[in-house]
Amino acid sequence: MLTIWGRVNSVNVQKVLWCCKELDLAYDRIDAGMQFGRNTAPDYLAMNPMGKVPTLVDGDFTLWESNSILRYLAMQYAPDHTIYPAAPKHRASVDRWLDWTLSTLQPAERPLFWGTIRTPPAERDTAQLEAHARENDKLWRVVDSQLKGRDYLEADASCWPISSSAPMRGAGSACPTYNARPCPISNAGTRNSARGPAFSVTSRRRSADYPSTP
Ligand SMILES: N[C@@H](CCC(=O)N[C@@H](CS)C(=O)NCC(=O)O)C(=O)O
Repeated sequence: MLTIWGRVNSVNVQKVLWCCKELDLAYDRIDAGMQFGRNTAPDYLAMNPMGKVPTLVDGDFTLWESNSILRYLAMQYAPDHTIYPAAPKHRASVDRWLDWTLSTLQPAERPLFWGTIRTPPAERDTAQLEAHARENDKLWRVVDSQLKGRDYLEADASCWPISSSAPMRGAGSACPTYNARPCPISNAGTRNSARGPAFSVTSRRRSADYPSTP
C-alpha cells in the first residue's frame, strides 16, 4: 500500500492524490505540514530532508518532490497509461510542462496565494497583489493560447499540474485585476480536469478546507 504524507490543503499534495485517483491506486494518507506539524520531526526529516509535503512511501522506497512522485507513480504502476507517454518526444513534452509549473508558475502564484488566502483582508497589500496578478495573468494567457483548438496541453498528463493550479484563480477573488480579466484557462483547466474523477474529489476537499476562502 502506498502512503502519502501531507495535508490535503496543499496543492502539491493534491496533485499526487489526484494522480492516484486517475491511476486508480489505493493509498493511505497521513496529515503532515502546516497545522498538522510532523514535517520537522526527525523521523519525517529522515524521509524528506526538505521537511515539505508531500512525501510518498512505497514499501522500502521513499520519494519527495511532487512532480517526481507523479512520474514515479505513472512509470511504476501505469506504464501504458496515456497520462505519461513512453515515447521520448511525448514524454519530454509533458516533462516540459511539469518543469514549467515548478520553475515558473508556482513561484508566480505563491505570493498571490499567500497574499490572499493566507492573509486576512485587512492586512492585504492590494498594490502588490495587483502586480502579482498581472504576472500570473501573463502566464495563464500563454497556457490559454496553447490550448486553442485542443483539450490538453500534452497527452493527458498536463492536467496534473495545470489543473491543480486552476482553482487558485478562484482563490484570487480579493484581487480585482486577477479576477476582472477574462482568462478562459480557468474554465479550460476546470473543464479538462473535470474529465477525470479526481478533480471533484480534490476540489470538494479543498473547499471544505477553506470554509472562509474569500
Ligand atoms: N517543490 C516541492 C514543494 C513542496 C512544498 O513546498 N510543499 C509545501 C506545501 S504546498 C510545504 O510543505 N509547506 C510546509 C508545510 O506545509 O508545513 C514539491 O513540489 O513537492
